[in-house]
Amino acid sequence: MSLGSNEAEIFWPLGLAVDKDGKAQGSERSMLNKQAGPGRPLRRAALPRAAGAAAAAVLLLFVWAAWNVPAKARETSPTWCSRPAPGSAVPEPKDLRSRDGVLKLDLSIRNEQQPDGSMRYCYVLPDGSQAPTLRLHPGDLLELHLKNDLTEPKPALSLAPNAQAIGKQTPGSAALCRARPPVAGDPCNSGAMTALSTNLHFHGLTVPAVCHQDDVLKTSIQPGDAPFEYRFKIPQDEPPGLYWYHPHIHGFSAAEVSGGASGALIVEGIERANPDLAGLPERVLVIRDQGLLNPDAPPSPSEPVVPKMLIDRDGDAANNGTGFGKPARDLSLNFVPVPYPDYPTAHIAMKPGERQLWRVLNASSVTYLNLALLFRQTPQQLGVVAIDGVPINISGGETPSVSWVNHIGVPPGGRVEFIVTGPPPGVPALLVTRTVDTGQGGENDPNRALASIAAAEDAAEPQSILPAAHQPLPAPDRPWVGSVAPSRVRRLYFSEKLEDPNNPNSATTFYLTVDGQTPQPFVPGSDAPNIVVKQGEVEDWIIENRSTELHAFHIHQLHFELRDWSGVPVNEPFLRDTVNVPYYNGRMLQYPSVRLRMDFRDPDTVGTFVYHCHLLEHEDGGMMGTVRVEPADMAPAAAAPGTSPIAGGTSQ
Ligand SMILES: [Cu+2]
Repeated sequence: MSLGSNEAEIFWPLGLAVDKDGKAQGSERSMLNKQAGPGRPLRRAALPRAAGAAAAAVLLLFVWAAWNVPAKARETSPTWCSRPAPGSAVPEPKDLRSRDGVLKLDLSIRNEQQPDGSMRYCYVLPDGSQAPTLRLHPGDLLELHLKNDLTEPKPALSLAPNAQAIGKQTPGSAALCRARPPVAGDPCNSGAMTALSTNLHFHGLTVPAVCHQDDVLKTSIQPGDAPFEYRFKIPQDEPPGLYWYHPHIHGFSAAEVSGGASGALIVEGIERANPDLAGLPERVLVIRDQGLLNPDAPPSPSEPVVPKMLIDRDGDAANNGTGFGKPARDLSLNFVPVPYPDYPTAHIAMKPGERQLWRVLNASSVTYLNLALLFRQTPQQLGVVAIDGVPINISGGETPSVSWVNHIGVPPGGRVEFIVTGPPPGVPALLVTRTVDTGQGGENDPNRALASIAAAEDAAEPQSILPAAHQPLPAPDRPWVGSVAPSRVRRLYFSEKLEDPNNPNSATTFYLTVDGQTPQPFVPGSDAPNIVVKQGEVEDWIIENRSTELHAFHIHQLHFELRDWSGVPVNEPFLRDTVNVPYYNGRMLQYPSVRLRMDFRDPDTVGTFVYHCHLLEHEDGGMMGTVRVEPADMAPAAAAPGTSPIAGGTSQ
């Protein structure tokens, strides 16, 4: 578990620690915050103090070289998708706030091919600013007009070796290279999935999966189309927190999202769930990944030597199990790139010792994060208040509203909101991501620095401050999902298959299969859902991982509670919409799994929508399925493969 011994680490945010064999190390660790009194920090049992310091020391050895790398001049020629230079100050995305209950905006999605052949994508406002943060209150109306201004890539460049954003060896991306001309027609029923198509998914929101709201199965907007209207109300009972928007065109999600198409959406009122937050300055940090800027560079000499640079079948750097070496992707912080191999840090200035709420979105296409804040060599306490848009005290009862940890994992698509305290004057501080063990078949997510944090009395305040006045959130209408007996248990599993089993570099097909059904990659346009559920019910889904890499299970339209981790109960009385499913290592007696309590009680879940791996290359490659939630007053759904009714309503 210790970075000091150069072992990569599987992380579990706020939950279980697991060892290298994927075995849980004790569920009593999963709800550390149970023991925490107000304002009493907790050490995370999985990372003892000594190990934490050793980890920090090793990490600092190589990130220190990146300290104070002079910022290059910003890019000179203005372009639609311009980006800050490495080493820049971290800019804040523009805030767009609802007024009188409405947020209305025009947004354009654009792309720009780079000299290396890679493609940038960006959401642009009429004033030229990119990726605004949309801020609405529960009950507010969002009216977003999306214009598709995507243009065709230059054919000569579309197969450039570094065109990682557009050149994956998956069936989905193979289709990209054969991009068909856009299909004219009704964007609500087009279903066209081409490199020039786009749409929007509002990740985490419980709004209906229908056209003009949050449908991604048939909605597809083409470049010739008029601006397309998204129009829906934020539900009155949507928990306050950090959500996000991104395109969701099957086969092309990874290209558009890793190219930069993403932005934050905040449901206001988190201080109503946690009065301690009232009046805190808040900072939105969007962490994206992108193709390596320096793909051919050797690792920094200040890094420990990594045995062999492995390239996996996706063409990325494979997980080498050391915590170091070439990453699969570069990361950026609010678009400031922090490129391999030297990781020149982005810069954040804070007033000394100031408390702020950091609202962090992992908008990466494939990169897992494991965030830590270091002052000199010491990991600091982060006060986690919300996961995946939902305050952690959502269940009511005696659940504390803050959980103090010294590192926190965030899968692709996940969010974490935490209280940080700025460093004292003169104390160097770093926001880092520690390595994540993604499994033998996974990609390399090494230790690396993201931002240096400097204490300065004259540091500007973030542009947004949480209101000082607050009214407590009303109690939820429905009982806590964890206390509801599930109607049935379903089993699903992740698996992968090489096109040519004898050729590790052949294309991979990715499956997410309901147990008992025939594995097949997601079939666009199919009207037959993989799973039929009844609105009003609660189910347990056990998701197994039969592959040798970590996957991130995500479902649209609803949140769930993590119940078990490979059969060991987990005490997590809060909600997620994206969760890691630990990898199989080839030696385990059982496939690793998670058990999730799925909440289909909200009437807005009625409809057909998707669940998938949030590693977007996997989703594009087929790791996705559909669920149809039928209205409560319809006849009961027939028993389907992979289900087992629960006698007497007791949990299995
Ligand atoms: Cu996956």
